Amino acid sequence: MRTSIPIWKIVAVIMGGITLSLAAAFLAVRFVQAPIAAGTIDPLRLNKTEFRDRGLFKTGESTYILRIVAKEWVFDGGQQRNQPFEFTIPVGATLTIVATSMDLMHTMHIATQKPIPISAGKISRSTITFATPGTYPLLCTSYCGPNHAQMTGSIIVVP
Ligand SMILES: [Cu+2]
Repeated sequence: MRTSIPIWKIVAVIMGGITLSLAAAFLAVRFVQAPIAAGTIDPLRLNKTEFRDRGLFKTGESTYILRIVAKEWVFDGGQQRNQPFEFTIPVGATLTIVATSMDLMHTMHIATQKPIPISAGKISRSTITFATPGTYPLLCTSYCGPNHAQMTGSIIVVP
């Protein structure tokens, strides 16, 4: 004797399927949108973007941009090879650090400031106002390989 499937079971399966499809579509849209809002970049074509010009740029009365590329094992702010990563700004100035990575995940941690995560494919933007003169050391706090400890530098804030 053949057993027949009750109609309520068929309806339940169809309704469940529709619900799951809608949920999947909703999640897909959210996942697609998220990285665009965060600022993305192709790490293999940085020389065709703003990151071609690395270094410290004065953008206003007391505003500066420091554009850098983190890579194994240096914060590249346009400094010469074997020169320290060192930039000087006047006290009270607002510094916007714009950063991306060419390879792994790095983190720029400037003394007393919130760490800045820097990863390939993303643009990090962080604004800091230095209210006190002094030398602010910085280092990479994401372990990124054998010469990780070389990823250091400083921001010098002068009166
Ligand atoms: Cu690093």
